[in-house]
Amino acid sequence: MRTAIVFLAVATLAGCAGIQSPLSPAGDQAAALHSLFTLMMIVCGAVYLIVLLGIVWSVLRSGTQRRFDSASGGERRLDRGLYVAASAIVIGLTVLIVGSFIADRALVAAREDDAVIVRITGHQWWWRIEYRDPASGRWIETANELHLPLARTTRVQLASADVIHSFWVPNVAGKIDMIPGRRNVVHLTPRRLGWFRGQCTEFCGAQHAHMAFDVKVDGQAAFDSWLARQGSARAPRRQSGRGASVFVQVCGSCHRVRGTEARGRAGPDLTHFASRRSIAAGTLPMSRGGIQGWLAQPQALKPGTSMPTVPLEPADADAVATYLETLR
Ligand code: HEC
Ligand SMILES: [Cu+2]
Repeated sequence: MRTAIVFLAVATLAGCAGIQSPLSPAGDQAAALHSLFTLMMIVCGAVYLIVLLGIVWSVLRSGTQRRFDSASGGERRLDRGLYVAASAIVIGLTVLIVGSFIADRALVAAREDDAVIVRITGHQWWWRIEYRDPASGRWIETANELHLPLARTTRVQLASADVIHSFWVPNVAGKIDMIPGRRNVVHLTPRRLGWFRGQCTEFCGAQHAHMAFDVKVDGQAAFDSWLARQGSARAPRRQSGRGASVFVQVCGSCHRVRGTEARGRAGPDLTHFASRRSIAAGTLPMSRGGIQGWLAQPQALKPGTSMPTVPLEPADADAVATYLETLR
């Protein structure tokens, strides 16, 4: 019996920790929502308990109780019960309203003056991510991996290129929809270093579940050097091998590698593709095998994706995979 209870507790509570959980807050916005959630659990749990006790009490009492012989005495007791119940409801709801107000204030309290500015566009089924370079003001494009500096606010502007998506990094902040033709904004102020996972949370088509992204929270210096690297283009003289030329010819109409002739915009920017942790919005881990698998069978791994299966000679496929690995 004891083992069964321990097993059940471990099986259910294990979902509370981890890299994709609002119950393990690692940012200011998630912490505010977590406090509100805890408050709701306590208030609603108390109400639930009181109701249960009331039922048990009345069931136990009904056997021994004589019928109300004096009508006025019974009514008075009933009145008292109603009065207690009504006060409990008013007090409980007031506590929840105040708690919700405080949590809402915390969500809009983020400091914007030195915020990192990011634009994220949802596509079926991947994320276009653009950082505004603080020095030059131009936009630095990447995809499917979000980096955030620790203890600083990032202001994320959300848009959609097709249908409604929803942006959620549960450990750091609440979710918010990405609606075509609208600009929603969410603030992320992370307080813990490390990797987290974000996920689209609005059903957006067959591969909705394969629309995830990795999130890395770094110290300021590490973040700055990551961003500087993402902003750099490839050196043209190093783009001369067979893989590079096949890539430009066959893939360059949809993918961009800055510094080369590949200038397509239909798919993710691949300038620093190999620096990412996963492939195709969290579908495969980044590895030689993952890259080859994706090139050979995108439609089998992510049926319906806008990336077509491109027929390549084995030697060419190999050369392109090697080329992609150099895009760090
Ligand atoms: C018709 C446009 C198109 C062509 C042609 C195309 N791709 Fe793609 N590619 C896409 C789209 C769209 C995605 C995003 C798919 C998804 O995640 O659902 C993608 C995703 C990828 C990814 C994963 C990117 C990431 O951020 O994880 C790689 C790598 C890739 N393509 C490589 C190639 C290579 C190499 C070729 C040429 C052999 C090629 N693609 C040809 C449209 C295209
Ligand atoms: Cu989506």
